[in-house]
Order: sequence, then C-alpha cells, then structure tokens
Amino acid sequence: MAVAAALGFSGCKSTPTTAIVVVDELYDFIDGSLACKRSDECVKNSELLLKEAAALGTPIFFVCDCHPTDHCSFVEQGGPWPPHCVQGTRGGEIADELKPFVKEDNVFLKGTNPAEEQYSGFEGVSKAGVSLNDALKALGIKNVTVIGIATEYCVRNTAEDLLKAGYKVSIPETALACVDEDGHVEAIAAMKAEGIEIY
Ligand code: VGL
Ligand code: ZN
Repeated sequence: MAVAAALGFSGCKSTPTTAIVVVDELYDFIDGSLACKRSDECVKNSELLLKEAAALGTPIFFVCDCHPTDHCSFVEQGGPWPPHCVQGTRGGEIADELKPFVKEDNVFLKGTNPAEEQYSGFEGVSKAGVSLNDALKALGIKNVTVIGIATEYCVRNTAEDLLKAGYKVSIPETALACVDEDGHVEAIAAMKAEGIEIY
C-alpha cells in the first residue's frame, strides 16, 4: 500500500463482490426428523466449496432454521412438518464438516417467531441483530452463490429473494439436497427460468 501510494497508484478494487450463502445444512435436514435426499453429497461438496472460498477470502454466511418448540410449521400446531431444528437441539446444529467456517457474526437465524413460517434466509438475523441482506450490502456483495437444503423450500426462497433484491445468484447443483426428487427438478427448472444460474 505504501509503495503503491508512493507511485501515485490509488489501488485496485480488491473488495470481493462474491459471497456464499449456506442454507440449513443442519442435522435434522441431514440425518434427523426431516432428513433430505442427497444430503451426504451436499455436505461433502459444500465442504469442498467452502474450503476453496475461504482460501480465496470469499465471505461465507450461514442461514439456520431455528424454531421454538411450538413453531406453527410443526404438525402438532397444524403445520406440514415434523418438529425440526428446535433451538438448542442437535437437529438445529450446522454439520460438523462446515463448523470450521462458522464465526461469531456469520450465522443468520430464521423461523424463530412461533407464529411465522420463514423459508427464506434473506431476512435471517445474526446474534448482533444484523440481517443477511444488510451484511451482504455492507460488504458490497453483488454475486451470491447459494448452497444447502432444501432445494424446493429454503434454498429456493432465499435465492429468489436475493435475485429480487438485485443480486446475481448462482447455485451449484451438486451442493443441494431436497425433500423430494421431483420437487428438486421442478424447483431447479423454475429458478433457471427466473434468471438464477444453475451449474
Ligand atoms: C425447510 C422445511 C421446513 C428448509 C425448513 O430448510 O428447506 N424446509 N423448514
Ligand atoms: Zn423449518
């Protein structure tokens, strides 16, 4: 920097504009009450991708379903899902393989309000009270790579909200897991048609 300044060079734009958003790679979606298809492959490929991203200095964000015991999406409350990702349980924990990339301020919780279903991580909130969108904006992020679980629900809703907010959104298909294979195929086609890059 000092050398560059002495040469009258104001510096190149080295701010990264790409971030990775990891959606719900949590034990209930991997091997728990809502175990998803392709989850082993998803976690394995996510780990590889995050290693590469970390080496490049690409910011990594985690979105985590985090429900109270009486969440409205649970069958007992009239919702469609078995209890899952209950606050403080193993089912709500991020996969061990991805834990090395978890930091104090890069985890964004959603679904914490018992009365509200929240598939999208777009408005997930960190411990410090920052929303995912605000964290991305603060870093000047323009491109977001979305990976995780489940393709048809939280991945799709998060990706679509990011797209609507003006981000360029890309999804590597091998780092996804789904509730249902047909639902996965349908969601992939719909996202592609909307302008999300699937690769
Ligand atoms: C999800 C069902 C219920 C998801 C979350 O992460 O896709 N699916 N809660
Ligand atoms: Zn949920």
